[in-house]
Amino acid sequence: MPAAPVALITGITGQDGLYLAELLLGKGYEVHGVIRGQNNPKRDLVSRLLPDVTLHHGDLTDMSSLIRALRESDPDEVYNLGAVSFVAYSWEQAALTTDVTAKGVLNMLEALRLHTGDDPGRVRFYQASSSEMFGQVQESPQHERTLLWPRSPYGVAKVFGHHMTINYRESYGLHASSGILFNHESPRRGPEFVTRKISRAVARIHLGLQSELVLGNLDAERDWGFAGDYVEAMWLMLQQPTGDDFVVATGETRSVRDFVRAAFAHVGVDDWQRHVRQDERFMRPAEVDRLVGDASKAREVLGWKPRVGFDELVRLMVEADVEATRSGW
Ligand code: NDP
Ligand code: GDR
Repeated sequence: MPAAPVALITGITGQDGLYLAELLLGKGYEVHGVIRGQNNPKRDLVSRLLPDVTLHHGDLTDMSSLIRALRESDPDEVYNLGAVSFVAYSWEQAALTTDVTAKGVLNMLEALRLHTGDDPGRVRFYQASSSEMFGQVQESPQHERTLLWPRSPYGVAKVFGHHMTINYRESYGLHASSGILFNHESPRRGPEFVTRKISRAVARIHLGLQSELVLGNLDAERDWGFAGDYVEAMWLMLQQPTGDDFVVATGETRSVRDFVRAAFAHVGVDDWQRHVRQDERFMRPAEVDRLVGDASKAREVLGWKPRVGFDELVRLMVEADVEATRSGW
């Protein structure tokens, strides 16, 4: 019997890391994850949800820890999902964002190049690129060749990581792919991101525990999909004969206002405006107004398409938060 393929995931404690690890375990992979910090509070969550995953201490800003994680796990595939990923926060800590989200990619690529030596293609690499790279969009929908004009320190950092991944593919023959993923959400989404902030608040308002939801720009439009669908695209990219870049998106865009309206409607509240207030605090120094992706290449080459649509996504997030709030989780 052939040995199980081995995957190493950075960012395993995040939304995508958890879904990807579940997907790979289900496919018979041996899964390893890089976990940062001393006594990381999310270690228990990973161990509870994914007892079969082996964790290695490491940090994207510390290249020797990445080399060690590679040596210890000896993976066939590396998924680089670790990042400072909250756009709003990236203005407050632009240098840290650059160290982790930009230079961290170089550290990982360089660690991989040293690890693979004479046979650079033997380990396949996935970089978590982002629609945030499009920023001030010049054409719609956005595809793999759309001009990049990032509007946040996070977006700038992701552009660096994206181009560095392409550069390592072209310079050293690494099997490196960059997934340009549009926003994807789930009940595991961090509560700082707008969809989860909304679904949690709607659940609490529905249960009488909160009266108000305070937001920033309600006009921003995003192409929102379900994280469980998107990690499948990551895996599919690494099953191709060569590395490449792919947009992963639903092709539909909705405003933050649409999300709020749909979430309240799900708990039977039509006059949602009564509960929502806007505050400057949540406005960004530079906004990305409207994103919508053209995933035809992913559809044609990878055979990928999203399964969960917008209404279903809102439903499953609100229901999960109502349930979690009720049970005091
Ligand atoms: P999360 O914010 O949920 O997870 C981020 C992960 O990065 C966490 O596991 C975090 O670990 C880890 N991390 C942070 N700093 C470091 C560091 N210095 N060294 C190693 N790991 C670190 O993000 P998502 O799961 O939503 O996203 C996964 C990736 O995809 C990210 O790179 C994100 O930028 C990108 N992306 C996400 C999209 C989305 O809509 N979700 C869309 C496009 C791209 P810890 O728990 O220790 O903080
Ligand atoms: P985004 O996601 O910046 O697109 O980055 P986020 O959910 O934070 O914001 C989406 C839009 O909602 C507007 N908004 C608010 N956002 C937050 N967080 N809180 C609010 O109160 C609020 N009010 C309005 C924002 O201005 C924005 O326009 C996510 C991250 O996962 C990135 O890591 C990833 O790369 C991109 O998606 C694609």
